[in-house]
Amino acid sequence: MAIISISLTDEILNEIDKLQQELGFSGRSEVMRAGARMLLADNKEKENLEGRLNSVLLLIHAQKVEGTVTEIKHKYEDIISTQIHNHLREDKCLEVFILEGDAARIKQLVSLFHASGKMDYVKLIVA
Ligand code: NI
Repeated sequence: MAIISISLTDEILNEIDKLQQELGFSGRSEVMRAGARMLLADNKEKENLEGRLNSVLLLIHAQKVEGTVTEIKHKYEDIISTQIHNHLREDKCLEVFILEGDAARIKQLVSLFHASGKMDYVKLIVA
């Protein structure tokens, strides 16, 4: 097994330690492996999508990164039919996008949110 080093914010590390306790993982590495497996499975599911899709995209992010969300979403107005923006506790925003359009374009949008590295949660649900 390869050993790599990664940098994490204190906030994420604290959350990972809490998760480790709550879910009974044996260590931080196990938490990170489980997280990576979920991301890989999610991506595989996304890769298999094709044709015209109806879907819902959920995002949770800190209010301070709203600019990033605005910048990305404005390039995809052709596939965003509805957007709901709600404020949660601890200065977080919940965004719900109802999307309709070509799978490739929907995948691009989701990838941009993932790749920004600023989203707390990104989940595409395909109807
Ligand atoms: Ni907001």
